[in-house]
Amino acid sequence: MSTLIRGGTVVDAETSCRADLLVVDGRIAAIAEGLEAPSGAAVVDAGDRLVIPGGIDPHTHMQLPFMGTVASDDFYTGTAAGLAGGTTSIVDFVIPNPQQSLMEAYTTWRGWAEKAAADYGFHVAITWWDESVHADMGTLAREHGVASFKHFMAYKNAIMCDDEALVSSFTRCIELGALPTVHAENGELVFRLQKQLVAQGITGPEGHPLSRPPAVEGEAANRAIRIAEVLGTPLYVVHVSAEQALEAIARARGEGQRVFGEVLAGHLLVDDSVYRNLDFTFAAGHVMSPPFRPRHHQDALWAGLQAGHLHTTATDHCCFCAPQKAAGRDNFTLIPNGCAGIEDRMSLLWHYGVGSGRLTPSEFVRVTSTNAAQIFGMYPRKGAIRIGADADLVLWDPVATRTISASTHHQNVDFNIFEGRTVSGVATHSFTRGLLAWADGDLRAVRGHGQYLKRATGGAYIEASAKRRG
Ligand code: DUC
Ligand code: ZN
Ligand code: ZN
Repeated sequence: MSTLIRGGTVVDAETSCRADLLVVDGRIAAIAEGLEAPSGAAVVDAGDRLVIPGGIDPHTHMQLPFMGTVASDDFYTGTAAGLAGGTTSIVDFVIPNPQQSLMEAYTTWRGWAEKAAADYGFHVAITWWDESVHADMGTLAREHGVASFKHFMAYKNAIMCDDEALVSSFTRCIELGALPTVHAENGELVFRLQKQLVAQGITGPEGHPLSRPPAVEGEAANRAIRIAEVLGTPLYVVHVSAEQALEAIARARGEGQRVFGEVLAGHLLVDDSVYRNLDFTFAAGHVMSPPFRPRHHQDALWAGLQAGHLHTTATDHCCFCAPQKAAGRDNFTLIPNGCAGIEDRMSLLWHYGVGSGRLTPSEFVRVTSTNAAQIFGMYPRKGAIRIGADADLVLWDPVATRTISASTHHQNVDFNIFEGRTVSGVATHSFTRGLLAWADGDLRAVRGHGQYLKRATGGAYIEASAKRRG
């Protein structure tokens, strides 16, 4: 099956140029001006649009069992919504319960993900430690293409990874050529602050950011970075939301340490005033961790993205509907943590990033796609427009506008933290391995089309770190 995408401007991480693209059997087969359509090929006219690599969201939680409930977007609805917004791959998380075998959890998540409409990989979380975890990390990295492991430094008495497990796991990552990642919040402090606030009678959503102040994130980010420094591993810090965490990353990078940072569209754009809104449903709809921050953190995060201290943009897509959030009506610590975003990240980054002059179109491609592919062992199959790469392609209208709303989005959730924002920059067509899954408002996502992404360990920067260790 082949498709000719005719007449667009191809934008990748380096440059942009006019070119037609021929897609054959799900891969890019030719890139040149004036290509002829082979007989039987579908022809899509790109017109004045850009042709960009499909977005990669390196941080999602589809149908995650969490805080007594299950995230409402499953692997089908969530990836379909992603396609409607120009995101064609995700890296989700396998999160074993403490004492649960990693392999068992991985098998469970692989089963859940079979319905995905777009390609997916998995980071696997280290929530406890013993010899079986050590062994399973080896099996996952060597046989199943799990090239990154996640460590929650928060969520005490649940999935929190203590320093002992963190050190053991980072050490194992070095042996395997895998990349450790951290959710950086000091879980002991969060636990204590939550108890104090509830005891003082602060039980509403306004307590959520008070229990997780920026210093809690800064401390954990710095601790993880210094542990990584001592052991000699690269490190990826997920959802950097606070200036203090960003400063820790920038400082370490300035000292020659290889630390990558991820920022969420939500943390770039939403501030903490949402938690003081007296409408519980509205305030609880914004409860995620780390929380949204006072506005000056947003300026710092944008600057961090421009300066190259933050490398990827993600969403932490983890949806809960109002009845699920209501579990915490009398106690904010019980509000399921998580917000949606997979459908809107690309438009938001274009509108507020490229539209404001903070990012060039190629920088947009880097932070929405290419950098994630490179850091997480998927490049150049993903994140690139080159012959042989997967035809995960998006036709991008840089001037079309749309207004974001829960009433029109495709995400399976009744709330949108970007409600009412009108953004310029719209995915008009999304191809996933050559399949046209989104065309001018028509969602044609195919349940089960998505394939598991085996990712490569031991990439160039892992090798470079090994050299530095000597
Ligand atoms: N934060 C969230 O808000 N939800 C899921 C997990 C996480 O770390
Ligand atoms: Zn997290
Ligand atoms: Zn997350």
